[in-house]
Amino acid sequence: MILDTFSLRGKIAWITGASYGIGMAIATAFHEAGATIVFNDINQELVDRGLNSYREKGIPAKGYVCDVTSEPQVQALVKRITEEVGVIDILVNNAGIIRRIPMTEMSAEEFRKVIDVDLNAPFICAKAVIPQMIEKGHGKIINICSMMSELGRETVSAYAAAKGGLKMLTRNICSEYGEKNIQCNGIGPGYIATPQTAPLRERQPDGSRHPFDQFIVAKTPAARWGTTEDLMGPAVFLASDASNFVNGHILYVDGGILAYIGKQP
Ligand code: NAP
Ligand code: GCO
Repeated sequence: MILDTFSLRGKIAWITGASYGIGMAIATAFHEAGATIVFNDINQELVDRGLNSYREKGIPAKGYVCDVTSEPQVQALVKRITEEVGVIDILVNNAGIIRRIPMTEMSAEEFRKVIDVDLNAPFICAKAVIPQMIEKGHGKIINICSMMSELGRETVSAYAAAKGGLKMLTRNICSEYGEKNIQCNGIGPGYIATPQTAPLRERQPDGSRHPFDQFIVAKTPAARWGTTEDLMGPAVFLASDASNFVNGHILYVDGGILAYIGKQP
């Protein structure tokens, strides 16, 4: 039956940086589709916060502290997951940071930090899981890209460079390992209401909506910000057998932003 191809029963999924936000929503969707959930975050406080949230949802997730920019930590984590849980079938490279700084005011160190988390880390994590996926005969890698994989805007030079690179890393993993039955795709969320975008939505002192909030809603045919729930179905699709012939694709879940010139002011 076609719906069976969307099942994740028997699969082990590792979602990076999934103590809250988009990562937690994707992990929740995977659990509901039958997967065993493993996540990491950068410190114990966040991991504990995530474990409490998963427990409240009835999700027996396992959480680990790991800085995804550290190859030794990632390699050690994958070994530990394999020993304690099993071989990873699905990797979601979700962990990310953004620094909104005008480029000429951004230090090279700040630029490198964003590239390290948003681009180097997905490379490190994918490199760590691909060998066991090859051995097992299948694997799914989902990279969380962005509108900034396609578009630029003021103050996000490092983030756009990283997410643009992540789009091409996605295509290259597809190209290099597709014959090993590994599908590597991206999800490009539009503007989603999470802590990361809270500064762009906060009310002004006079109680009016943030100018960027008004701008994005006018740029989105759906005329709203996305929610983390909007990403759940697309993520299950890309993690399941339903997408076994979909590879190297960035699935934009953006309410139509990329198709739309924007509402006349
Ligand atoms: P987020 O604040 O970007 O959360 C990402 C998570 O990753 C946080 O828990 C963060 O910890 C963690 N993290 C950061 N650096 C890490 C590291 N070195 N090692 C391990 N974990 C690390 O929240 P989000 O909005 O849910 O974004 C999730 C992903 O979606 C990101 O890749 C983001 O770029 C992407 N995205 C977001 C939107 C949006 O509108 N929200 C749209 C498109 C794409 P900290 O809390 O300590 O930072
Ligand atoms: C920004 C936002 C965006 C979103 C997302 C859009 O400052 O423009 O943070 O970058 O996070 O990446 O897809």
